[in-house]
Amino acid sequence: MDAKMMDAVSADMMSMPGMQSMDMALMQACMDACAACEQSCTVCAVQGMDCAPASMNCADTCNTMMRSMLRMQGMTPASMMAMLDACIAMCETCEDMCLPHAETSEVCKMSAQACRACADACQALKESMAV
Ligand SMILES: [Cu+2]
Repeated sequence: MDAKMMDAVSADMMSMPGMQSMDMALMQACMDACAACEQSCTVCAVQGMDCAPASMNCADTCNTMMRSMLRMQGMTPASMMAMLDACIAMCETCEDMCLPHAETSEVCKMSAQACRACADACQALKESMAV
């Protein structure tokens, strides 16, 4: 996401009660991690392996997480926290499903890494919000 769009998102977020302390760098990193995870999980799902259902769920969850962060006026700190928890849980589920294939499938390896990175980025954002 470029700086101009980030400014717009930032201005939008400042209008949200109780959200003034959100770390914009962490939120941008989280959005980027969600986008990367959505992409790699979508590619993973195409393989049609037994991780495909989890990968599709993870891609959808990350997509929703990322899009919600672009519409912070429609969020509250509580709903944001719950969304981040859900995204972490789905990323960890998918990571667990893809990891057993990491040796044989480069795509699953990539997907598992993207899931881990996304869960970590969500966790970091969550911790920055818990004041
Ligand atoms: Cu996979």
